Amino acid sequence: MLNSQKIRKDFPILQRRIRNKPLVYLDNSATSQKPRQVTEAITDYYEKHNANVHRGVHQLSDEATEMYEKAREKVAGLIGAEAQELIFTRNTTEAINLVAFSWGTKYLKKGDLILTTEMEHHSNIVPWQQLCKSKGCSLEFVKVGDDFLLDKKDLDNKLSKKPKLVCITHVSNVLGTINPIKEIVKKAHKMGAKVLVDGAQSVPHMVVNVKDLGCDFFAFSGHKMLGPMGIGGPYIKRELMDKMGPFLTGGGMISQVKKSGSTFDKGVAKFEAGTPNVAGAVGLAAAIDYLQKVGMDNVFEHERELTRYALGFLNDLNHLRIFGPKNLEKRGGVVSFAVKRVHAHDVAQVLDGEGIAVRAGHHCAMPLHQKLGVPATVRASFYLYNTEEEVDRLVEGLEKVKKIFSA
Ligand code: 7TS
Repeated sequence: MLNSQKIRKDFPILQRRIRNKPLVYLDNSATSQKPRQVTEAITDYYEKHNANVHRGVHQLSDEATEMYEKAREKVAGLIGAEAQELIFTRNTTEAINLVAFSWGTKYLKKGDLILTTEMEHHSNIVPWQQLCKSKGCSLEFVKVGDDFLLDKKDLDNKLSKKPKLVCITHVSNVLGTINPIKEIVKKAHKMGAKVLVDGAQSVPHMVVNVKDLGCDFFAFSGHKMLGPMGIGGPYIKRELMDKMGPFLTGGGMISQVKKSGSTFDKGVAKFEAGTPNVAGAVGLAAAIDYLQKVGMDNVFEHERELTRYALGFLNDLNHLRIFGPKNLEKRGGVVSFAVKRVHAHDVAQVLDGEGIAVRAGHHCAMPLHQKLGVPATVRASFYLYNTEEEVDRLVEGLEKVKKIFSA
């Protein structure tokens, strides 16, 4: 078990008061807060080691390069990958776009099918829609069942159409549903499809091993896992990466440039054009040190207990409609709900008045909300520093919503 009270001391922002009340930060699926250890690592980098990487022959450039590449090893290690299988991008969105562009435009052709699901974040829908438009491919959505799980029958049916690519989230950012990726990858591979997993909501919260999952591409963001904004990446199986074309082009990714044309670097360098976010990588490495010290299993367990605790109260509030699997084993630390006859934004505003930060809206998952039949939901999402007392504050806030709106 982890000690969230002790952990909280590392997060200066959690001492803030909002509207004269102690902040309750429950918007972790959007972005996490950062411990001092991360901001100090970034400051240390800029104050003592800053230089551009891979270019200089001077001491600082060597130090910066080493820190950047050490960070790559650490980040790759967290998800069970080799350093040379991990490309740094700004975030999950850019990681998915990289795969769509570098792999998709090269390997997909007119008439090919891409599968995604109804529970995806727009980042795992829109790049595929754009690719389909340019290549003449089609995109189909695997259904979400009434139990808020992926509809297995529908998945099997759609897999039997032999898609070239399956793009699926590991954990839903709205429902909290944990998808059985390993099983899906096995089935998809049998049908000849490659699999891209959107790990934005899994890596921060649980043990992930891409080799065990067996997926071909895996995308995630550092800012949702205690790291700074602007760093993340895709894991790409090495044999696929070697055959992919470049994504962004320019400096840092070439082998030779002549007036008549250019050749490109090999490996991850081919996909990292321009000056990279070295400080971001260093900060993310510090975030991973922090999480590993606590233990990813402990993080997961803590969030599950908070979810169990929260649902124990929220299920009893009859003005709420809760979305997400009933079986706790199948969900992560996200609770989304609608308040009957009250718009999600009004709910969030009342909660904000109580110092409680939640997200309201469609959470960049409009097709899912269309499926759920509501324009918007309110979402509370937990992390390692949240406490049962904070859940109590949320429940009190929701009782206040009921009073104000006679919901
Ligand atoms: N995929 C999933 C499942 C996500 O939850 C998010 C961000 C992304 C992709 C995109 O991540 P980014 O770092 O590239 O922006 N989700 C949310 C959210 O739920 N609220 O704000 C951002």
